[in-house]
Amino acid sequence: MPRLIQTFTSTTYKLGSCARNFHGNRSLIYRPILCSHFSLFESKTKQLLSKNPAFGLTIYSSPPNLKDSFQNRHFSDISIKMAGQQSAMATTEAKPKIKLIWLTDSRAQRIVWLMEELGLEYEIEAYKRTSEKKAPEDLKKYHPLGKAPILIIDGHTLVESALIIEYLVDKYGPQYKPAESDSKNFYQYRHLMHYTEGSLMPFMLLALVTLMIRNAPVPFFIRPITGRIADQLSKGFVMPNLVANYDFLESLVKDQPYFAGNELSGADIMLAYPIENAQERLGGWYNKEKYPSLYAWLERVKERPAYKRANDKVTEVEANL
Ligand SMILES: N[C@@H](CCC(=O)N[C@@H](CS)C(=O)NCC(=O)O)C(=O)O
Repeated sequence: MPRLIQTFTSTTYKLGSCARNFHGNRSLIYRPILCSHFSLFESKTKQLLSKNPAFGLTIYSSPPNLKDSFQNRHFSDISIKMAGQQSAMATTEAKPKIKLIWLTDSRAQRIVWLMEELGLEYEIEAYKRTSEKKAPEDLKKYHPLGKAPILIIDGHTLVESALIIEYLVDKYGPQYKPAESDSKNFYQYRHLMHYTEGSLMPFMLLALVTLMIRNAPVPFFIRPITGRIADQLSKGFVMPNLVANYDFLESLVKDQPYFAGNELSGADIMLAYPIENAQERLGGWYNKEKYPSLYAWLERVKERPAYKRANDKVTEVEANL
């Protein structure tokens, strides 16, 4: 099995994280190679790889001499490609064949953005929502629930955007997740990956349901009743929970640029969908004065080249639907 070699530039972490990640992910992750640690890193890497020749090696920092040092002095059997800050796949393994089942105005946008961040090649099979805003029945040929996104990769059919993101990050872009040794951010990342769909999105959906009840096409004499039900649901349950959730999110990016630390992670990609939706659809109470950090965060991510490329990509896809 060929070894996976990636190099990135970065400036954090210590050699201590090596062994843990090595055993956990079947790949050795080391960030960075501080020059002072370099010889220790070299010997430890040699030792680990000689015991486990099938394991991969991921390097998150690249002093200029790294490539020569590794390739010529120690690992002449493997090729090391240098990559910049952006993740570019540098691997001796075959490129994965990826198809994304994509639906208009959906969470599938998360996956397009991540794949652009990762520099992956992929095909989009696009579907338009029906007049009732549902996914067309065709999606059920890929999964019985027929929801987007669905990712078909390496013979797997993956559903649930958090799982898809975790799969892609683990396999092609571990720099989009804090290192395990950085336990505060690592567990924040994992928490938010579950939290977004498990805790936040149900309230977004309930807000939509409340609106549907309020606007239900019922006879005029029933309307006061449906209006009252919608009001009670909204004031008593949905709104207080939405406000608490967005207050919580605001507090997370008050003093740091991204949700799980100083770097963009999969958690930011998960949260972009409800945060953009809040700005566009939740109405007056969600505004820049109340949520300045969330507004600033969204501006920040929108400036990322991969985010822009993902938007251009779906604009093109939508134009051909
Ligand atoms: N928790 C799932 C939610 C999937 C989901 O509900 N997707 C929506 C699009 S955002 C969908 O397919 N809706 C169409 C429908 O329900 O008919 C995930 O994160 O992937």
